[in-house]
Amino acid sequence: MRLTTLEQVPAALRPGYDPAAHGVGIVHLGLGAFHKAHQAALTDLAMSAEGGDWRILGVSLRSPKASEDLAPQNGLYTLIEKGAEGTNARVIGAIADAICSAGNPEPTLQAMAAEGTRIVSLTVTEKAYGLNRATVGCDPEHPAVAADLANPQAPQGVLGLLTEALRRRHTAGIAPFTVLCCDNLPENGTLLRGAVVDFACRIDPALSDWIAETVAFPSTMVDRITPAATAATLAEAQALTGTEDHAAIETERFVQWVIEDNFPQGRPAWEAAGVIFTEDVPAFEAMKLRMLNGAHSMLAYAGFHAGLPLVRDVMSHAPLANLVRRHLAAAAATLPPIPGIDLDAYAAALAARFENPGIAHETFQIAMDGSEKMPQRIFAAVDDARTRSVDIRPFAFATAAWARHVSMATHDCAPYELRDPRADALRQMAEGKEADDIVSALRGAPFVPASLCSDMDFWTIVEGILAEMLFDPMTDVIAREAS
Ligand code: CS2
Repeated sequence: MRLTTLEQVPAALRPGYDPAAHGVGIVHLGLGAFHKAHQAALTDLAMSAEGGDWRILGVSLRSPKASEDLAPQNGLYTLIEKGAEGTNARVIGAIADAICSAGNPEPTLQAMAAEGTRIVSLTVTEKAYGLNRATVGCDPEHPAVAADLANPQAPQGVLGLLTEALRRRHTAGIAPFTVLCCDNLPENGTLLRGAVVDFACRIDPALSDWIAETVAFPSTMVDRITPAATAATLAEAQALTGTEDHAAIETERFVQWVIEDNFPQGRPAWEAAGVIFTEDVPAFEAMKLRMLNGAHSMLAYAGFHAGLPLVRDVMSHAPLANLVRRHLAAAAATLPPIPGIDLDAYAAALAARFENPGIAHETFQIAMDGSEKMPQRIFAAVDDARTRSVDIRPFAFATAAWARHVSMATHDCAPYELRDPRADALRQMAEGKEADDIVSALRGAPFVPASLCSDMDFWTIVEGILAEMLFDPMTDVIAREAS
């Protein structure tokens, strides 16, 4: 029988509070596995500990699949946590309902504009925002931004939804919600604030001023390795709960959330769930983006082309696992010290998380959207490596592995799809080309920082490694690099 009420599941798996007794305080945009494993799970623990009207209305922005799986279950789903030590599971009650905004944004806008909504949080992936990172504004050529600028009262994109909902609150004299960006972007609150203020200014400068003066956009660092759910996930949930659960997810046991404490309309007692509140979120973000995500991107490109489908397979392949450790150490050496954090211990913990035998995380999944990920994960580290006299070769190796991926070379692997919002442009730069041509095209791409573009020593190393990767088997190139 389909999971619809908590009475169906064993008492030990139920939340420590009665969800129905709590109102909605958060609208979350981007109802993917990561939200269900991270913010929703921690909000669930916060409500167990301290209560509050902080349940979540989950919104899928594009595909209705996530909301169609969750809504018939009254927002309930099984969270399966897996580590080398074994498996834990519980049913999460934090999501009150789920809707899809594609084609019909009105219910989402009404929920965002409702007085009870005090936080709008987001996990929509880097590419969905339509940010211009260089100007800290919006990108008017991004398809969703362009469509919403032309039709601001029926928005489909993130900036359009936030701006229209804030406009309605402003007009109705309701205090604004806090905007909580939970995507893997550096200084994500600052970037999103700049994009919303710029977007609003193009429609209504007075509204833009009000947003700039009154809306809080705390930055956050989010971390939990969460692969896409599979049929095996749903079967395991059925065995654990005795119900049919179409929305179950699996994740690792580790979870981390670091947030700037700037919530003028209040927030759940997330500290009761282990969330760290600090003034210095950017330091934590840089650590996580360069170490975890940087190593992830490197191992995803190198691993996928070496025939290693999962992150844990990479960690069982001694030469590539050594390069992962080399990358973690080099990335750590580019960072300033963070009080209370031992970066060597953090690197060792990351390697152990990548080895997790319970998590089947696909290298191909991590390889997606490289043009949105490389800047903060790899490119940003090179400048700091220069000033700190850290070897830049690990970052050049990661860049070459990404360049090989966008070159579509198949001399040692089956054809694959390039999933990236700039796939067409990247293929034009790289497909079927020689290493020197690929490097000169990629070096000048708009998402490569100017300082890196002119760092010719770096690109010479990239070109040397890429030339090998375009002709030799990836496994040989990795073995030579690791020796
Ligand atoms: C991964 C992240 O897919 C990717 O790009 O690097 O989703 C990673 O698993 C999370 O950021 C972990 O917190």
